[in-house]
Amino acid sequence: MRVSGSTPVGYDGAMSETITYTVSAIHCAHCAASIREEVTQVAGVESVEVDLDSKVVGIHGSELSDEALRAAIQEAGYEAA
Ligand SMILES: [Cu+2]
Repeated sequence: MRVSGSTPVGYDGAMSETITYTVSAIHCAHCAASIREEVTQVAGVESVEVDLDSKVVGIHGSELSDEALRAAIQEAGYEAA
């Protein structure tokens, strides 16, 4: 039997992805809110989670731009590691 074309196995949800950054300067809910506010405005971002304990910012969305996300975090006044 001949198979024409191919479909990657286990490939679902197309372009949905999650990127995480460690932002060591996060210390309170206000920091988290500022970052969330800026990052939500970046194209493709669906949700932003900020963990105050681990200082990790998790960004979920599609076709995310690492450059744009870092710029947004910087815009909020923080440095993404
Ligand atoms: Cu703060």
